[in-house]
Formats: sequence, structure tokens, C-alpha cells
Amino acid sequence: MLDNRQVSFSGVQPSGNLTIGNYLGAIKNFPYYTENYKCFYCVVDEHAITVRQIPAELRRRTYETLALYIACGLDPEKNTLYVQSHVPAHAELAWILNCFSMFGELSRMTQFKDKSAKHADNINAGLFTYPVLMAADILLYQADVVPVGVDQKQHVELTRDIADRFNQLYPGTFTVPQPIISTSGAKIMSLQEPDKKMSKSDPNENAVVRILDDRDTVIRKFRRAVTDSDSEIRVSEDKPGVSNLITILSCVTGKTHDEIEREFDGQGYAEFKAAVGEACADMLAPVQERYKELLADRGYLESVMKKGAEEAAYYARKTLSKVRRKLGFVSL
Ligand code: ATP
Ligand code: LTN
Repeated sequence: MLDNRQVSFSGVQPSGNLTIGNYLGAIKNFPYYTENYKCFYCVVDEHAITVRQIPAELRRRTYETLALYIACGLDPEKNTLYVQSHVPAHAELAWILNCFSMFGELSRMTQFKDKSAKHADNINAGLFTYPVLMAADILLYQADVVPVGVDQKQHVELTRDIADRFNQLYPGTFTVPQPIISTSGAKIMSLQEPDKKMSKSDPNENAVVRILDDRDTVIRKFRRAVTDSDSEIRVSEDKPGVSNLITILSCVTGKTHDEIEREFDGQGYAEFKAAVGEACADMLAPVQERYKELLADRGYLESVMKKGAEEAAYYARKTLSKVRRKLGFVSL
């Protein structure tokens, strides 16, 4: 709770061009909290360097991710939008929380296991302690809710455990946050391997639809999406490709799975895929238009970053001072 309002916090890594998975699973839900919560939405560049980044690309994507936040409906006047590395308190609290996080619990994190397998030549300590930095992000702002895709639920649960552990030793320090996972769209799957999550760093470009893909590209990627050998349009565990497309269409149009199954009853996959592609492209068009205007104005984006960093630092400092006092660090 801050200023008598509950707090919403979330973050997205500038580690690639954002996908409709990032949009439907997370960013689209962020503005929902704007009116009634104190909201912090962060571009988590420090998390992104747990895998190797090309500096010029990281810099460009940091601007792009911020511009996308705004283009997706987050008003910088009503939400604190900022870049993680502009607020050193994140890294500082992360160190402290490292001393309250257990090797065993970090070893069980699915994302760590997946990313270690993917980047076997670079299993660095940052990749291992990634969730501790995420806990620091959330706990610094005394967040009540954390809107994320389902893949991040485990990390928010770990954050709760760390907060509980710390609060037991030093009562009343942190708010214990709640993960908020949307009922649909929480896990959009790859269009090429529908048993895998759609991920912005997937090297197979046909597997992901990016928020900034143009209309023809969106339609083409859906046309090529992997389905199966029968022709029934229905949600089923043994039809992961078709189920994923139904989920996407449902998120985009607000129609239920049942309604979609009835609407396309008797139609072929080609017509169905074309309809999903069209609907998705229609959803993305206004976001893309706004994004282009924003990206052309770096000065404006920098002013948003600066104001956001100042606001965030104000709240972060309060929590950090409390933590330092509780731990017994000497303050000058
Ligand atoms: P990377 O491929 O670099 O690991 P990512 O695509 O998984 O990135 P993140 O920056 O880690 O994206 O995630 C930002 C937000 O988007 C998180 O809340 C995450 O849960 C959500 N998200 C990511 N992928 C999906 C997906 N396929 N479906 C639903 N939500 C997703
Ligand atoms: N770990 C998240 C990104 C992230 C985040 C956060 C999400 C970093 N800090 C705090 C919510 C709250 C990811 O990989 N998607």
C-alpha cells in the first residue's frame, strides 16, 4: 500500500521485439490497474543481461519497450514508467535479498533450468539469481499485485516466500504480493511448436507474432501455423496448435472458446487461420500507429524515463532505508 492505494508492479525485459504473448499475457492487462492502483511498470534491462546482449540493440530496445508500454495504453502521467538500471536501489536490495534466498529454491526455478539448457555456454550467477532481482523489483514498491503471464507465477511465489522469510525475522518490512494471471492468454504458445511458450527470443521467426509485425507478416505467420491432420476447429489437449489459435482469437475478440468453435463449425483450417490473422492484425494496427509516433520523439521518451526514475527512486528509497535500519546497517 502506498498513498493509501494498492500497488501494481510488473516488468518486461528489453531482450527482443515483443510478441503477442507479451501483449496478451501481460502488457494488455497493465492499464486495467491505472485508475485504482499506484502503478509501476518497469523496463528490466538488468534482467536482460543475464543472457548476452548486443549493446546497441539493448539500448534501442529499451526505448522501444518504453514506447510500446505507452502505445499499449499506459499513460505516463498516471503510471510510473521507468528503466530498472536508472534506479540503483533494485540492485542494492537484490544483494540483500540474496542473503535471504536459498540455493535449493533457486535451483528449482523452471526458467533457470530452461535458460541454462538454452545457453549452456553461459550459465552465469546472474541467471541463477535472476528471481532474486525480480523479488527486489516487486518488494521495493510494496506491491500488492503483480500482473504476469503464467510462466512468471513461480517467480512471484518465490518472491512471496522471500518476503515472508524476511518479515518473520524483521516484522512489518514487506507487503507480500499476489500474482495476477489473466484467465485467458496467460500462456500463448509458439505457432511452430505449440507445446512450447511463444518467446520473444525464439530464433524461429515463424513461431512468433511480434506486436510490430506488419499486417501481411501477421497473416502469413498465422497461415503457416502448425495445426494437425484432422480438420476440426475445437479446443482439445491433443490439438495444441488449433487450441492455441482459438485462445488467441478469443483474447483478441473477447469471444468465448465455445462461440468460436460454433462460428467456425464446418469450415477449414485455411479460413480459420486467415480469420485469426486478420483479427490479430486489426488489434495491432492502432498500437503500431501510436508506437511509430512515439519512437520518433526520443526527447519525449527520455523525459518519461527521467520522470519515472525520479518517482520510482522516491518510493524505492523509503523501502530501502527501512530495510537498512532493520538489518542494522549504519546510516550516515
Ligand atoms: P525471453 O524470450 O527473452 O525470455 P519472454 O518473451 O519470455 O522473453 P519476458 O520479458 O520474460 O518475455 O516477459 C514479459 C511478460 O510477458 C511476463 O509477464 C511474461 O509472463 C509474459 N509472457 C511472456 N511470454 C508469454 C506468452 N507466451 N504467453 C503469455 N504471457 C507471456
Ligand atoms: N522476470 C520477468 C520480468 C520481470 C518482472 C519483474 C515481472 C522482472 N522483474 C517484476 C514482474 C515483476 C520475465 O522474465 N518475464
